[in-house]
Amino acid sequence: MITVALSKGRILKQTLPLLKKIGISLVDDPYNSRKLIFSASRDDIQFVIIRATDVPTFVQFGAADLGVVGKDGLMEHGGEGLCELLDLRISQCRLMTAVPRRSENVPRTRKRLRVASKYVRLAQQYYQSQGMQAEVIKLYGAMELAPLVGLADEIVDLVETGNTLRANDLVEKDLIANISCRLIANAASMRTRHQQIAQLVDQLAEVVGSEQ
Ligand code: PRT
Ligand code: MG
Repeated sequence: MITVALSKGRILKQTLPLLKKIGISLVDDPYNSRKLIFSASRDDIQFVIIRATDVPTFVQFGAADLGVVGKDGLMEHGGEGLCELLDLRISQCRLMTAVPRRSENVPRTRKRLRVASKYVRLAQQYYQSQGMQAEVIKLYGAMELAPLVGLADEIVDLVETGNTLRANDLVEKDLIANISCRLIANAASMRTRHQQIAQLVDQLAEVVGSEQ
């Protein structure tokens, strides 16, 4: 049996159709169930459906053999004990810095920038790589609010259409990374369940490729 950790929310909505294309469906409807473990149409595979941010952790510790998670979540986790197997090319967006429109063309003069983000590690790494000092304030949501109420000078967050930034009078500044969903594996499972995993990766690679 292999266990696959899926991220609930928007990633799940786009992952289920991919799985369906390779003949795998969940027995119960994950949108109308309080279950956390789901059986599938194939009896050698089961799914756990958890928060996106928890997927790398479940896979790292072998609680799941495989996982589907955004590159953002994977990078923020650090990737220890994980193998990145496939770009699923779904849930695409960009990890950006963003600032209030009024400071769009103002140089960053503050010695120590204040940055609000859910991605503390990535934000710290980014500003450091640019030779800037930043104090990163961890928020769990509504990042866009932080510069509006004086909590931060800028934010690091995901941008897809740009509507959320626009609605809050913020503008994109620097691109940190292009993001899409990745299939990841526990490093030990790659050895012990190699054949099963390789077969699944091949099947998924085929449907992902055919969609481009
Ligand atoms: O809420 P919870 O902690 O459970 O998890 P989550 O919010 O991380 O889950 P969810 O379902 O929102 O999925 C998050 C994953 O989807 C991310 O890790 C990305 O890999 C991927 N993804 C793709 C996105 C977006 N696009 C996206 N646009 N995740 C979030 N957003 C948000 C963004 O944070 C911002 O608030 O959408 C807003 C911006 O969208 P636009 O279109 O207005 O620019
Ligand atoms: Mg969310």
